Amino acid sequence: MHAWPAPDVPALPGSGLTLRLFDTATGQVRPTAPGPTARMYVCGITPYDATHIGHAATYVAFDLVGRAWRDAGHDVHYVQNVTDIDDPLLERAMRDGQDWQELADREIALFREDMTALAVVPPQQYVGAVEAIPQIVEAVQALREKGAAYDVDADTYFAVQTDPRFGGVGHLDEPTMLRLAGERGGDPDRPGKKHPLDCLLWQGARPGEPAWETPLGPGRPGWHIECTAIALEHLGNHIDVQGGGNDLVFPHHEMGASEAHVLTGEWPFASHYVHAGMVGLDGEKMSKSRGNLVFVSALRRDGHDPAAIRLALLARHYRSDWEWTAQDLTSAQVRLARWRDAVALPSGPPAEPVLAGVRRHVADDLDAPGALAVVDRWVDEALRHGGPDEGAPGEAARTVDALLGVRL
Ligand code: 5CA
Ligand code: ZN
Repeated sequence: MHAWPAPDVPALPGSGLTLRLFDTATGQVRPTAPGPTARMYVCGITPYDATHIGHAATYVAFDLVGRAWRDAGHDVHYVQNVTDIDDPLLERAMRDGQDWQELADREIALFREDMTALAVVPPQQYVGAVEAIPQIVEAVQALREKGAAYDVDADTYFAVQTDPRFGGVGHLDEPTMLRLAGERGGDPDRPGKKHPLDCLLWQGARPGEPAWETPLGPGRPGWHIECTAIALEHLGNHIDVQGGGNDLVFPHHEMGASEAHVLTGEWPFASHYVHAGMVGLDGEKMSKSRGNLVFVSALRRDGHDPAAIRLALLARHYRSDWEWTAQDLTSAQVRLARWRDAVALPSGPPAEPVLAGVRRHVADDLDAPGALAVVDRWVDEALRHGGPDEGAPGEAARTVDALLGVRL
């Protein structure tokens, strides 16, 4: 399916630094080391509700990754999925008495608008689970040939014990894995499985639910294999970054890493497993199932400048869990207005330290708050004392636009 329009990204003088990122699998901040083309897969939405501030924070964080790589001279091959068939989508459609496809189409359209407004650079491939069914079926068949898939009734499971590296992304103990699998779409208590953590690859057709006729029999894809198959198809056997929120560490990225390992023999599938913190509201993780949501589209409808929304997200470090409050947006609006006043001046203090400082902070595990502080210092100086450099306001504005995605 199509993604959304790309924002203009100004070119900057010189070249960005090597991007360092925290990798969940090794527990360390390590340099990324992409080739000429950096490869990134970020898990996309399940389109049963509108984009909330938590989703937006996660996609803005990975947008910084792409911008930093491009600034350092790499091409970026970015792929994102849409889980356009899964239990939560069907459940919501059923609850509201609407067609699941219409629901998905509507929410995907809204997501595109939100991403466009937030100046998120789109992926080159934006792939729905439904359109990836042929690749998913192929991957399940290949797992079966390798002895890593088996049937329970009409359903097909991945046998986690066929991967000696299983557990190597999250390094969680088994009770924790069992608990998280139960909470996040798994079925650890289902009888007949070889191991309670084995996950669904293919779900046989159920009455009243959509199903596709395939060589695996009528049914629909399991969740984790969806991302594994899409990533392998479009990005190859090894990628630089697999990303998403930290609610995806287990089971989603763990299962994906193991499936890919069995399929390709390569470990790790991603050099960096990168996870954004959870954004909460009123003491709880913001989530569609809890319904405690602040929607990007609603903020936009209320007249809030998307650049201010983006600045509010950048004010928090991507790895921390944090709580959204109205104050986040108010502070960002004040900051945005000051930045715009400063870059509208006819001259200002030299802007080279802004470019160097923003580059340094972003390259250091996406320290966006540090980058904002660098810009704040230049803006304070410009507004208080002005400065002699006629090119500086433009250079500062281009730095903020290219690296932080905020148009001044
Ligand atoms: N379709 C799957 C991934 S394949 C999924 O998790 N969809 S989602 O709509 O639930 O979430 C979309 C993305 O936003 C995921 O990367 C998820 O980790 C992230 N996310 C979900 N809730 C939050 C939150 N409260 N804060 C930050 N990121 C979140
Ligand atoms: Zn995914």
